Amino acid sequence: MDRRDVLRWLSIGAAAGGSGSFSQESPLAFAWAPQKPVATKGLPLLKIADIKTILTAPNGIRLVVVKVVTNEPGLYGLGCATFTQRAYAVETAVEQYLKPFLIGRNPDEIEDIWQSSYVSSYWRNGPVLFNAMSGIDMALWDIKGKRANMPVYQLLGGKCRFAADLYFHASGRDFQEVEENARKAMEGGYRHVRVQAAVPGLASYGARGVTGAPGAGGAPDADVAGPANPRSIWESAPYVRMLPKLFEYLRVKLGDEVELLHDVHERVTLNQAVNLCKELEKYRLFFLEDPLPPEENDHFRILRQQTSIPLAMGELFNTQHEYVPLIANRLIDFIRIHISQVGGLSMARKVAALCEFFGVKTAWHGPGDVSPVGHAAGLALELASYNFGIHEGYVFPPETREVFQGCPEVRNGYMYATEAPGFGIDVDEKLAAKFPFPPGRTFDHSWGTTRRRDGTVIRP
Ligand code: GCO
Ligand code: MG
Repeated sequence: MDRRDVLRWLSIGAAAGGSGSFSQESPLAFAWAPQKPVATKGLPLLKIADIKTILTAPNGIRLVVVKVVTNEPGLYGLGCATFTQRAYAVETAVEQYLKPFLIGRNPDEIEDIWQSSYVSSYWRNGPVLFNAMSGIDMALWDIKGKRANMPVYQLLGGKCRFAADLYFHASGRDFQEVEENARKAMEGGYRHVRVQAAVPGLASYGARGVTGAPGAGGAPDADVAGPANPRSIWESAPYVRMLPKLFEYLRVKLGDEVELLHDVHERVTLNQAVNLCKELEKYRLFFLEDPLPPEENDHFRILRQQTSIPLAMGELFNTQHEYVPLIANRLIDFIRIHISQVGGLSMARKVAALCEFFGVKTAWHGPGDVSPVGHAAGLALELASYNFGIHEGYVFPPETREVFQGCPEVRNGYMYATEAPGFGIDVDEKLAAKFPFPPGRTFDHSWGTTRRRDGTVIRP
């Protein structure tokens, strides 16, 4: 701006405001750092009046939702803080620690609330504390969207696609059952299907087989299982032999067009992972998920050199120390972090941006133990991220849809935003209370009890 412009603007300001000072009405307020943020001009200063945790299990899955209430009547936000295996610990972290820390704060200051909450425990990172922070963070974005009268994807840059492509979960006790379920998905319009088959006699992940299989929903009577008393048995060798046969079968039966995905769920050795990837290459997977556990992140360097199969990784990650090296060294193709585990939307949008520069796509973790609020938050980011890869599809059952009004709609294998302000989703708290956590069990016994034949516990 030159001197003549300044003088012209000053005189406009004087005419409009009746004084020559840099009033908020003056265009100079835009040009030269105004005392008050112009963006919130006219909006009352908000305060966080209350923070609540809502624990509900409309379909038997323990969900943790955080509600941040402001001092403006009726204005609140919702966030997903679900860590289904340790839900009560998250509730304590929210109620006992973050709530007293944040009451009275201005909910507009999302980034500062994140940064100050992060160091507020001195020791930081990790599940529980990050789940609690994630719930609050998402709720603040929801509030900001409602305040701006815009869906959150608008605040993130606006849509770069009309909806998010989803993958459907098809599993089965045998190959035929997997095929039947995959066909149903394809007939319903899905272009992407994750396929999981039980390994006969073993507690396989992702397919209902032997009772007690983690992830198969089994409720084992194996609480007292130990190394000398293994009950829920897993061996990786039979699985590694079975998997290429499953893909051979499915490609013959389903053809080439459908995109197929698979979750290894970490239960193999490095050598098995390398061999598996090489054998599966010819079936052109969309991605192979979690071939190795997070403890073995460095193995990805070896795996990456030996296979062209697209690798997806990360639902178990908590902190930047775990995922940044994999992204920056281009060792994976899809980032799978759980948004309600890593610090919420504020962190996830940074991860998405980082990934864009390293050719990594997003495939946020989205099973049933991400609440509909968490799915809606992931979707907001996906609609606005150039490097979106895929949304993990979960079909919200009717009870869940009643508790959470405004769940994102799924049509023809795509998930659509509701277009309402914020995440566009609400929770019926009275109804949520009618679905308490499953009685008699404070946690899911099916994790940490699956063992090898010799009794060694497996990860996970
Ligand atoms: C996935 C996951 C889930 C997890 C579950 C743990 O890719 O969807 O692996 O099925 O096992 O979220 O609680
Ligand atoms: Mg997984």
